[in-house]
Amino acid sequence: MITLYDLKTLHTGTRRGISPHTWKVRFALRFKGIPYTLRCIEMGDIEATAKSIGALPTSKKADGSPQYTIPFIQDSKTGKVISDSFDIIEYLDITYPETISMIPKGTRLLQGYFGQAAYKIIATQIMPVSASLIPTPYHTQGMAEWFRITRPDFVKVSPEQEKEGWEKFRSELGEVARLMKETDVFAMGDRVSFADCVLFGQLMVLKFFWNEETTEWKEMMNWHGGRWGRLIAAYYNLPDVEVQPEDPSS
Ligand SMILES: N[C@@H](CCC(=O)N[C@@H](CS)C(=O)NCC(=O)O)C(=O)O
Repeated sequence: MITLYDLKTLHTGTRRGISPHTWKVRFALRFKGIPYTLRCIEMGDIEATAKSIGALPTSKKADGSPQYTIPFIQDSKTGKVISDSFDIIEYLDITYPETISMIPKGTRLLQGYFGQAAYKIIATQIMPVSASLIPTPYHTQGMAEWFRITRPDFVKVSPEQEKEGWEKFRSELGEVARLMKETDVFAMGDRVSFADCVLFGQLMVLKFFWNEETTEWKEMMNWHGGRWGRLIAAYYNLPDVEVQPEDPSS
């Protein structure tokens, strides 16, 4: 069984977890039909937990010390521990070759570079808007405290800035939609790939703040001819592979 690590929130059931990078892996696991359990930890416990199971850092902090990040996985079948969403998904492709490959042969650079570019170009537009809502009733005290100490620059945005953030986010997603065929659900047309994991992750992280009942989420699902709604539906139309914990608050 695969254990996938994410951050703890006060959402339970299928709304557990929050990291856009972990959502990429959850998307891949569902399309691959590989069961997993999600283990949610506090932001302040990432480094200690990673070290305790042998998960490697994914980059360096400004002071040169190692940066440990969510997600990482532990695969009890192989004993392997892998960090970084791209490396995890590539590991799953290689280790479970009978499942659908998310990084089709010959597209490694295109997929990886799309992931990095999409994060920089699209996600950054909506981040100030969602970040300004922190803390929400669904943040643990630990995560709210972490944001207060490490991200003091997250200030409330004005209604005008909020409107502008949404507009920029919509228009950058529109740039992607413009390069896809009208009826395509996936970035590569009729076959799913890592690029879809990335787009899905960026949308699903917003579900933490704006869920199905909110106007924001409903509008997003209808943008660009309903393309993003169809991507989310493609995920939900597949059988769930997440094994729920016995303790729903874990
Ligand atoms: N390149 C990494 C990035 C992961 C990442 O930035 N994760 C964030 C959570 S969304 C994190 O763990 N941040 C820890 C920190 O900033 O201390 C991946 O794709 O997995």
